[in-house]
Amino acid sequence: IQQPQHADNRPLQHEIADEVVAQLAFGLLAPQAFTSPKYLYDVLGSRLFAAICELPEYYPTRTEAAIFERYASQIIEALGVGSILIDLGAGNCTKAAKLFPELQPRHYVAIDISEQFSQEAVICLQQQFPHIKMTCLGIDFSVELELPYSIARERRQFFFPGSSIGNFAPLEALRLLHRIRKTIADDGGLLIGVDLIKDKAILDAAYDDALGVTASFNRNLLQHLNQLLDADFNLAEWCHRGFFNPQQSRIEMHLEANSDTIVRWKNGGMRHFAKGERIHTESSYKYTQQSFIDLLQQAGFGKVQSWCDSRQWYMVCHAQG
Ligand code: AVJ
Repeated sequence: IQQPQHADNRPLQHEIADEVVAQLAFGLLAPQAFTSPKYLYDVLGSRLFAAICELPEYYPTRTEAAIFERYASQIIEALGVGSILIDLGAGNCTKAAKLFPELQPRHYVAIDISEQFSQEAVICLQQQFPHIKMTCLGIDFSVELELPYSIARERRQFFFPGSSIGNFAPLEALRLLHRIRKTIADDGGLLIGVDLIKDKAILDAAYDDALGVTASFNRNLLQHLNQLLDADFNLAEWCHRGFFNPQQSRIEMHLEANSDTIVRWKNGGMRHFAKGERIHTESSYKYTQQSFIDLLQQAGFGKVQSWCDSRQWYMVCHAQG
């Protein structure tokens, strides 16, 4: 059994930490404060996200799984047995693992910002599928997508499920898709899930559930910031907002101050937040079928195949090099 390996050219730990502090401080001090959605995913955040996926209101995971199941043979045929499966934002790796028995990838590469979380999942998977070579990489693919030489270039199939592409504004999404296109040869491809525009009430409920799991997921960001930045966010002073913004065709998640509050962090950083002031913590863009297929084609992909559920709430695409 091969041990999951690390990328060999990573910057030193303290360099990463300095950059993270600088980026976070920049966002927190902006007139409209914001943080990157990647900070939602510490170990607890990743677990809370897995819980979101089981909520009755959160339809994307379930709808996507149903599409994968219903069109399994067509999807496997598009990807091709024995390919290199590169999972972007692998998380607990369950979505990819479901494809393994049929797809029999030659090499499975799990990429996730929360390396620790995915590492545990990969170690577990390796025991279930001892014949598949597995690698776990803790890279932030929103910044770069340079893969180590140990990953062959032939027959790369990127797997980007869960509508995670929604976290990128359309122009950044185009850049990422283009970067993926450049990383594969003409024999490669991309299997991607995308959430579609639908009734606002359904979208609102999916991002502000009755049980409050999404609220916990969002508020956990403050705990993560306290740890990363040595900050003193008081969780009791912040509440969750999650809603669809139809003008921008995106879900917005914010943390809103319940009262006037001052937050301090590392190296003398501080900010006053007035009651009602918000930190924008995530955007999740929604597309029409055509607008997303157009985006794939603009990114340089040739043939695009797509599959939808009967309500047309969600779409899975396979784009070929
Ligand atoms: C992981 C980005 C696909 O936008 O639906 C779920 C994250 N945020 N509930 C999404 C999320 C709040 C999720 N993605």
